[in-house]
Parts: sequence; structure tokens; C-alpha cells
Amino acid sequence: MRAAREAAPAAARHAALELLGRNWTGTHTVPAAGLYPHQWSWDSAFVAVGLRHHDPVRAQTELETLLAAQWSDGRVPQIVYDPTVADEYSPNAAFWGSTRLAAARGRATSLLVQPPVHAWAAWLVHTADPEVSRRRRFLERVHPRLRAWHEYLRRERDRGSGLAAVVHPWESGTDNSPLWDDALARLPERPGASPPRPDLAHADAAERPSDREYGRYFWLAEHYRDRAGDDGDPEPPFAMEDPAFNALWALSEQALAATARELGLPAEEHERRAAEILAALEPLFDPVLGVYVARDALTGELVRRATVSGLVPAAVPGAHHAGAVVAAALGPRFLGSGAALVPSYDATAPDLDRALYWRGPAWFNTTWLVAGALRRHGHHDTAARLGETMVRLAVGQDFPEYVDAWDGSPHGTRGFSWTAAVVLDVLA
Ligand code: 9YW
Repeated sequence: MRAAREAAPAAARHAALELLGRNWTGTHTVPAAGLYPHQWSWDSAFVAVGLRHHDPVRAQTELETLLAAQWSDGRVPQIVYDPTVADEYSPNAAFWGSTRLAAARGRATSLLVQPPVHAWAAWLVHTADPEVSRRRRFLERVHPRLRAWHEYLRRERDRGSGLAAVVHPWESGTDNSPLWDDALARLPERPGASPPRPDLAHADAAERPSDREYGRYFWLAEHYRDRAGDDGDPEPPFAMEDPAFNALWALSEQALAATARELGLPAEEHERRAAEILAALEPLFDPVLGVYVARDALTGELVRRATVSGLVPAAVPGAHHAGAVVAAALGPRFLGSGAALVPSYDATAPDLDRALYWRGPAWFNTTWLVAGALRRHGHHDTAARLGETMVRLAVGQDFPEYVDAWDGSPHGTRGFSWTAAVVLDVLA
């Protein structure tokens, strides 16, 4: 293990703010210079949550910049491409061709989405400094966009179960999670040359999805792109209900209720919807694993694998099986395995890979969400220990994208924005 140095809180805060300052473009924060040079949807939300303690106006701007790229159908795009950046990321803006689509209102974006954490982030940003938020009419301005975003998910992504389905693994935010293996295996191999992989110039190939996976990601992305991101396909090739995506949607609906109350608007509709999403999540709870799992919306089958996505529902107030999920988080599949941070995948699974992206390593945003769930259920010491460990491993190793959950060694790219943002929130 690479030694991670202890950092005093002030120095840690300073280092995190310094990194976020470097990754700030003037309008938004890139997830990481080099590997991820544009604006990513859920990354910006996490950045805003961390930044709110130090620069609430910049935190608001982060979210406002993202929401300015919202499509007329309400979708908040996965990536907003920065036209001043050369094509370092694949797929690039030309791949998607969104500027030719009226619904994208001229913006260069991905056609996909990411987990709906924005209403929740906006509410947290507001609460960090309500005065400056009210003065800037922040919630008034973002509320209609956040409503339209949730409306899009309900209208276009709910295939009748009450949950929103992702149409591509990238939409889950956990690209190569084992939850998608079976559904991806049904897709054709993409013929022709393997897609461009500029990511491999910035991170070790053994720590990124494989060329084979990328072939399928591209096949699926081309399929959706060729339909101009139209969700009306009665038989899409991929439609999965992810527990974290939907739990975060419920959390964001709860935040919209709080936002509505703050603005003097009716909140009941949001409260009801949050409760409906939580109820719709219930069939995804697996009593044997003690976590929520994914469901294939095309076959109705559950994917019975324990991943960190399945722990996230415990972070939502009112989640029905939160107690069991907290026990699972502390059990042998996750922290009870001796892990320092929450592994992205079941520690007892034979195909666990400690260095490979969403198939074993610990990420800071999901560990932080689980730490919040543990605190909510009275496990203050464990939550505090996770917080201290995150700060130590982040600051001592130049804010890695993810780490080995057991020995803490860094993986992926460095200078990763949400890792720094989580540190700021832990230290606040
Ligand atoms: C990629 C930007 C994104 C995150 C995702 C993460 C990764 C893109 O990076 O996806 O090229 O693999 O999986 O959650 O938003 O940080």
C-alpha cells in the first residue's frame, strides 16, 4: 500500500478547494482534467454539495450551468460538451450530433442522462446559505427545471413499474457494474474496429472497462443516437431499473417537496411521488442478500447481485428495508469484509476485482452516501470512521477517482472533483 499521509482538516480543506479551483472552468467544474474534460451531470451535483460550504454562489452556478443545457423534453444530459475543448473524450459531441436536434436547443450534449441527484443537491446548496440563495432567487429559478426533469423520467422512463429505467449503463453512473452483465451479453458485438479509447491515455487499461464492453456501450449508444434519443421504442435493447438511480430520484422528490414549501408552493404532489417511488422499489429488495438489486425492465427478472447501488436506498428517509440494508452494509459483503471504504461490489463474489472500476473498488461518492445512511441509523462511529478514512485516502493520494476498498491504494485518474467535494462535506 502506498502510504497515505495524515492531513489536518484545514490543510485537507485547502487541498480539496485548490483542486476544485483548478477543475473550475468559470461556469462549471470538470470531473477530472484530461480523462473527463466536459461537464458531467451527477458529478456536478456532488461538486455543488461539497462546494456549498465554502462558495455557495459557485455551487449554485455549477447546477445552473448544467440545467441551462436541459432539453425541451426535460432531460438533463449526462454530458454537456465544452466546445472549447478538443475531442479528448469518446464518445465526443459529433458522435451524438445533438446540435441537429431541436429538443437539445442547439447544445452539444450526450443524449443520455445520469442519476437524478440534482433537486437534492440544489436543496442542500440552498440550506448551506439560505440568505444568498433567496437573494439570488436560486430555488425559484431552478425549481421549474428540476420539476421538468423529474417529469421527463416519469413520462419517458417509467415502463409501468413506477421506477425509471436506464437505457444505457452509462446512465446508471456505474458503467461496468456486474448488474448489467447479463443484459449486455444479449446485445450484438459491435462490428468493425473497436471504438476510440482516449480514456486509456489517462488511466490504466486494467482499471477501466474492456474493449469488449466498450464495443457494446457504443453499439447501444449508436442505437439510441440513431433514434435521436427517442424513448418511444417499445422494444429497446436495454432497459434496467437500478436501485441507486431510483432511490436518488426519491430523495430528490423529497427535496422538491422541501423546495416547494420554501417557495410557498404545494408540496403534497412531491411527497406523494417520493413515497410512490419508494414503494415501487420494494420488489427490488432481495432478502437473502439484504440489499436492493436491479431489475431488467424487459424481462422482469431481478439481477441478484449485491452492489453498492443496492445500499443507496438506505440513505433515503422512509426506505422500507433500510434496517436490513444497513446490516448488509456492515456485513461480510461490504464493510464487514475488513474494507476501509464501501466496496462497489460484493466482497464475497468470486468475480470481485479490487482494481476494476465499478466491480470492486470503493468510490468516494457512494461511500459518502452509505456513510450518511449509517449515521441516519445510529452508526455514528462507523460513519465517522468512514469520513476520516475518506479524507486521509483522498488528500494523501491526490484525490483518486477510486481506491482499493481494503488497502486504500489509488486507482483510475487523480485530481477527481467529486472525491474533493466529498472531503469538503465530511470536513464541514
Ligand atoms: C466514463 C465522470 C463519469 C462519472 C461516472 C463514471 C465515469 C464515464 O466517469 O463514467 O468514461 O467511464 O462511471 O459515474 O459520472 O466522472
